[in-house]
Amino acid sequence: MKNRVFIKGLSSHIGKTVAIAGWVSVRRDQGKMVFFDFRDMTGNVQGVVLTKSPALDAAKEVTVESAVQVGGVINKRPLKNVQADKQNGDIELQIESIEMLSKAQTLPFELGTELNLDTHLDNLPLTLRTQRSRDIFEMQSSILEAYRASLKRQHFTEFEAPALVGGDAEGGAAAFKVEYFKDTVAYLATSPQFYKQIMVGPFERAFTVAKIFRAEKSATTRHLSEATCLDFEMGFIESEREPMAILEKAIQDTVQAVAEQHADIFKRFNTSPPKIPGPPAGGIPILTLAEAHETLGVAPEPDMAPEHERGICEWAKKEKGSDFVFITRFPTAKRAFYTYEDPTEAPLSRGFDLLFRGLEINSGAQRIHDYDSLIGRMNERGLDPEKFAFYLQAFKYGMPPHGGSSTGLERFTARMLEIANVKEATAFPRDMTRIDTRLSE
Ligand code: AMO
Repeated sequence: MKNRVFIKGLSSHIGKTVAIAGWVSVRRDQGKMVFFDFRDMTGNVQGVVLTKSPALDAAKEVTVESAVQVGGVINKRPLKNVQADKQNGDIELQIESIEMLSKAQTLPFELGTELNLDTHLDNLPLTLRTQRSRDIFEMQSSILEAYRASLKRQHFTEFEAPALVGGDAEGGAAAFKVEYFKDTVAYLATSPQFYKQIMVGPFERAFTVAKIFRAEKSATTRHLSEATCLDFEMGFIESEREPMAILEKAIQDTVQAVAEQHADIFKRFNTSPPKIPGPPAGGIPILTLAEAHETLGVAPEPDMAPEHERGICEWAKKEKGSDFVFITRFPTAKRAFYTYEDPTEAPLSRGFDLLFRGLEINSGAQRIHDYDSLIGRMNERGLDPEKFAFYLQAFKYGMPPHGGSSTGLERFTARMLEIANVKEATAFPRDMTRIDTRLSE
């Protein structure tokens, strides 16, 4: 838009005539005067239509959430009206003209009031405009950027994984069927697992930000039908500790970046950037599954129950000053078929989970790299190696010991801001009961 000034920069235009464009967040009528709060992508400013303003008639039409272009003069506010803690709290736009770009109909509810989650999700084209939603997705965008940048600095090459695949990589995770291809049923990818392993061949270190699709049969606060995963894979490792170290660095870099960029968002969410102990405390604490159960004083189990994930996170926070904790050495039988088991450590595997503020946000492992061992494991699990022939090529031609992990972007975002339901940290969530609108039960 020609000659448009962004709201963030208005205070350098005091005494001058400017044009802004944006939405009407608030309308307040005071006698014949009208006050507006306008917002654009850079912030908020108050405007006023004085009783003698040529914009008085046009202002009558202006409803909340209308998109408008506004002309006027930037004035300093009298001292008694200054709101020091607010952006542009010391200035005001004295409105001379308002051009309606698109008039908003009456809203179904006042934007920013607390809604139940279904109402919020039913009205996303409107509710995504709230400060709270904009904060969440601003945070998510920064997480993505920082995570990517960290992996690039750690010599990883990004690639695009396919969403249409011939089978389920996770064996057990429910996959969505796609009926389109001649002679075969395809699926939506439950993980980019096979493709990131294949990419160790060309790049040694590869990562992808991929959509995963899981036909979860339960509706929980942590499961989506469609999620975004930050996956990486690296070659020439000695154990799972190397991918854990790469992940820890990526998490550290991400936390540092969002702490620097978004102090205001953490404040609005009544939380603070997560803590990771630095040296000499030794970074994110690492417990084996057995140690975790022992620490909690509960009987050994083959996996972590959700309440134990929460319990061990409380322990890590209290005893180690860490919002994150690694759990390692799960039974091989509980992990995906490609997970490596060192014969001296059987029946435990080299898989790990990363928990953050009470929730698993990442899973990873060292993988089986030997062709014959992988075939052996497939047979043990009743998987037909013939069906995996494409993937298995990577192992025929020199696959080094390798490993990697996958972080769920929505879960990471949700825990970063202590949001209870992962669906609120997904711009357009899909679950058993919803594709944009609610599906019939
Ligand atoms: P896993 O199945 O544990 O591991 O998935 C990795 C991470 O992805 C996120 N996630 C989900 N988030 C929301 N809704 C879901 N339905 C959902 N499913 C998974 C979680 C989880 O920690 N291939 C392995 C990873 C690896 O070994 O590299 C895998 O898919 O945050």
